[in-house]
Amino acid sequence: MADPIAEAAQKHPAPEGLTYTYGTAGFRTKADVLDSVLTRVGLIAALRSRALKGQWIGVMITASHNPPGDNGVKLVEPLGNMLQEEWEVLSTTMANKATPEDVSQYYRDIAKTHRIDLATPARVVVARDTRASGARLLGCLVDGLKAAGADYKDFGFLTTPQLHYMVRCLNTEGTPNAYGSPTEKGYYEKFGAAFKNALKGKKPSGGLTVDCANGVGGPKLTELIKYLPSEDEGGLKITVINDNVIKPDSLNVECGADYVKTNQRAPPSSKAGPNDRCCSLDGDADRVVYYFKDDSNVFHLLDGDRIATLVASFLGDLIRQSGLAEQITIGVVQTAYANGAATKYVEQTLKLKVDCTPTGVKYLHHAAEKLDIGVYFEANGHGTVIFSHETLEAIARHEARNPGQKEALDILRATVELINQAVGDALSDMLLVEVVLAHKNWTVQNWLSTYDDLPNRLLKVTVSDRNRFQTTDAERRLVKPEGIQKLIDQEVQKVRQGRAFARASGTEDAVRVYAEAATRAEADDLARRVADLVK
Ligand code: 16G
Ligand code: ZN
Repeated sequence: MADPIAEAAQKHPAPEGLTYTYGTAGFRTKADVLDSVLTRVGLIAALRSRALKGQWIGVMITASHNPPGDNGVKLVEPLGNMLQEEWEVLSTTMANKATPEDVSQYYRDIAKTHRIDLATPARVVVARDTRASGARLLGCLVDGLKAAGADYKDFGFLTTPQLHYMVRCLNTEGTPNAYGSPTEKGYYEKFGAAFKNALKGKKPSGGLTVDCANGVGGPKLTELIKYLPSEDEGGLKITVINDNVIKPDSLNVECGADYVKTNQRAPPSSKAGPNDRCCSLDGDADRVVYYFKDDSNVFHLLDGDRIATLVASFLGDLIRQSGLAEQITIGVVQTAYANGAATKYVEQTLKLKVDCTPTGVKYLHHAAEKLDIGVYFEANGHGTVIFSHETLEAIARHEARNPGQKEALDILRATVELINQAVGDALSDMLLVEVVLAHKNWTVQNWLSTYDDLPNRLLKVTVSDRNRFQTTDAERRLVKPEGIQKLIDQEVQKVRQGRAFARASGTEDAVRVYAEAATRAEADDLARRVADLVK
């Protein structure tokens, strides 16, 4: 009897000698060794959907900020969250099955152990970024989906957050929690309207230059702009740069959020003048960082930490001004990479609670879900704000007692709409920052002056086996190899305001070392010494 699962696996055989891992950002590696993985992800997506009684599951084909020759794939849960951990493990095992028969057997094993009725409908929604390999990999994925008998919707090119949005919309359609219309137009209309309402007549000052990393964010931003208030209507002047998706080899090259954050430099193609507000998206538009050059041509980065502090302070004001402070508290979630000055600012100036989690969006998201309002951002620009169900209800129910409260409440409600609750979204985050700056009447200089970052240094250390490095306390301390942490502590003691940690990368075969201290020289020195210890 024909076995469609084995046949699909046969069509896209796994290369010998490679091991795949579903990591913090799904499977990600050189695009030319991913065919078999995509087919198997198709099978897993169908199973996951069936396990959830036919809810829509998302599959995004992207390698985010990686070079053009890479690609990757990740799965999205029904409300737009990252894949459940247990299913990451199943995905990894499936990707590493050697023969078509093994794949088919494992497919049935999963169904059996998870009590999945294979007659349940499976629904999967798919999109990809603009990489040249995307079309081929989509074909491999579809072979898997068809073999598993899944219904699928292909949205073509989308940003990663747009795909998360579609998944959430499809699963909430027709319910009281409906998130929006599951179309691209629906996405632009929702966020465009929320932006206009959240501005509430305040005109953003100056313009904004947006570097789109030559990725999918370029054409999508150009489309979104059509739904935003025009300059004449009191809107924002947006200049789009690095939006060339015709030449896929230019993706993330000398541009994009990762380039700017890592090199602490504006993309060379930027023509922005002194004190002009600029931001950069990454290749799939789920990360954003801001920056500008001052009058002396010195570059200043306003990274995820800055976005978190800006947004937390704005939301704190709105909650207070609308009379909700007694019912709703705000917390900020960071990782160990957050600058010590940012943490101190949140705790001491904004007087908000800070949680620290391991690196990776899913950890931050999970911690933020436990808060009334959880503002979470990684320093690299991944992040968003999430509101608990009770908080959303309290905001919806609340009655303003005076015009001041009403004004704040209107802005708060529109701001909630403006934030992509499904996942961190560079385009929505960017509009949010613009709203906050407009209401505060702040320039980039004002924003920068809220606190001074401690000088810091990030180093990548190549080691023989990164798995030897095991951490605790949200990756801030090493438990293995034994004895190293004590030596790191001794080095930290030698500098003023020192802090340092080492952790195995989840995306590259290396250990990352972070150090900060009172001065540039001390931070550099500390980073070098810690790197020597882990080598
Ligand atoms: C992944 C994570 C990102 C994290 C980065 C760290 C997601 C969607 N992406 O790209 O949040 O900052 O890994 O990389 O979770 P590293 O482990 O190599 O330092
Ligand atoms: Zn990304």
